[in-house]
Amino acid sequence: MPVHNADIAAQFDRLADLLEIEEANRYRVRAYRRAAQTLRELPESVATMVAEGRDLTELPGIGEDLAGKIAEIVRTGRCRMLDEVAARTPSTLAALTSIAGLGPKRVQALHERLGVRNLDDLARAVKAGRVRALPRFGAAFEARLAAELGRRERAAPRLRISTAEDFASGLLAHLGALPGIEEEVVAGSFRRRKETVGDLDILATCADGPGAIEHFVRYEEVERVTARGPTRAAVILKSGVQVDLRVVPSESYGAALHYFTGSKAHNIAIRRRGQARGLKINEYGVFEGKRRVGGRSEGEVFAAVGLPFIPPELREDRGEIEAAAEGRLPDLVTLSDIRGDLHVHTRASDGRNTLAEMAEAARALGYAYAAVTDHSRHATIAHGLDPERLAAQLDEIDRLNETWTDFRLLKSCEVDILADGRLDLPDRVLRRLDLTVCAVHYQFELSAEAQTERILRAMDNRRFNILAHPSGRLIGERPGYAVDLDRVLEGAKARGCFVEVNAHPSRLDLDDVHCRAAKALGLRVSIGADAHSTVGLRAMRFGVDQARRGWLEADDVLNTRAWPDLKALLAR
Ligand code: DGT
Ligand code: CA
Ligand code: CA
Repeated sequence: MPVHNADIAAQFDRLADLLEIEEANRYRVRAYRRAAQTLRELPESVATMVAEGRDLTELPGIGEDLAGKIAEIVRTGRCRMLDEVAARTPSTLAALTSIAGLGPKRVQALHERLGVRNLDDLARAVKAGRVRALPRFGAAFEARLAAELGRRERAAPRLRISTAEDFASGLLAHLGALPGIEEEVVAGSFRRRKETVGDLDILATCADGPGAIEHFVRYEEVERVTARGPTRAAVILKSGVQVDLRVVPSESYGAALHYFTGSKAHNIAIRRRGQARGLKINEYGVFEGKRRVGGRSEGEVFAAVGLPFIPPELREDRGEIEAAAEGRLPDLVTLSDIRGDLHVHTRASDGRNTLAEMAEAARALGYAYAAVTDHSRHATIAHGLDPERLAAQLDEIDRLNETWTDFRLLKSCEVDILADGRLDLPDRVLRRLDLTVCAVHYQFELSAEAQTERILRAMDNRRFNILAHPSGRLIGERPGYAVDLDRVLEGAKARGCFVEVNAHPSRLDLDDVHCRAAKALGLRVSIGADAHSTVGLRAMRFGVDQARRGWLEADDVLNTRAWPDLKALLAR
């Protein structure tokens, strides 16, 4: 049974929760949480890394002990230590600590005083009004719990695209193992490369529909089959992920792929265009009366309505059909257009690898340059660099740069934007850098007006080049700070600054809509992996996907250029 990053992360989180309830050492608890986060954000399958014998201690927050536990879970599906801890403390209790306001102490009290062992118990106790009587709880807190429990019931969680990939690969491998299956592909929002997906929509071609369905529902990770017919099935995996499968004959492949890729709004617009030409378009093909006139490939579907192929990332009915009809579809940027990474951390701040290791990894990806952007001093928890440490790093970069002719480390820094809009390092230091990547990392609670002013004031500094992760959001964790992004983009353009598309799958910031807004202003973006380890460099492709969803072409992206051209653009 394939073990996913998200599964291991969930085990570590559970372990951390249980240890917390047991009031274990908080550094130990934090180590498991950090490892869980690393795994969740890793753009690669850690099971594959183990299979390839790679060194897991290169990952952020993973030491020998955790690497051993990961390998154990990959091999056996279980973690002995978690089993031991769970034997002492009911492991369903752990889920309770994820409720806002319920720390380990309160969970312990609920368990000891009211016998609450899980979410259902808690909901019952809240309903019965028994929670308010506990010391340090009270009626107001009980009401908050009731609201939180209600909200959880309603919100279906969406998966980050990187997590979805992790689940998709196992599913596709399982389907592909059945000899009768010719094609298997994930369609839906996954193929459109949305930042999060609600469920996975898998399309397969097979002459024997029922046989394919039978094979699919027997996948080891299926927990429950929620719908089943001769050519379709819907299941829920043990992880809670929902998966739809449709099986079609190969002459319908293109039509079905188009239909299930969506979006729904795009489909409706295409179908309407077909109707205007006397055609009926559905998931089985393109029909003129009863006669099939196309549908083996997606290209045939588009051709039937007089359009060129529209890349899936654009299919949101945001003008792509009109653009296609008028021959002005963008020539979207691709990963192979990227010449270097402009957001890379090393061990000097909160990264895992050395300067030399990050450089070699970037070079191995075929990059011509990578900008070293360790944090500046204000970011104390990230071991931000003061002028002296930064100066030492710049000297080391000079030395390293003498060792390559085909690659260059760019001198940079992820400079904190201070509360008053000043930059965290003096100009005399910033002057030595090839470029700066500036970011807001604290004081998120300012008003939109004040936050916008703060950023624009920072951009007034002529050393300011790129605004990193402009909204500050963390997908599925926290919304961005309040800010008028349109004004920020305009301000950047007016001052000769640029903005980043942070490619980390938990950020993807700018989002697709603001990528397009930047393009409309003629404002170019950089795509940066925000790599904190050599593996992290591979997140670049998620940023490229996001840029494609924002209609960006190679020319719109700074780091598709050779360094001399990029340098000329950066000059203010
Ligand atoms: P998600 O799962 O919420 O991230 O978003 P999607 O786009 O994957 O949506 P989903 O899974 O509900 O459906 C997959 C595709 O199937 C969708 O993108 C378009 C197509 N589809 C679903 N329902 C309809 C419909 O009522 N009409 C049309 N024309 N297409 C539909
Ligand atoms: Ca879907
Ligand atoms: Ca679906």
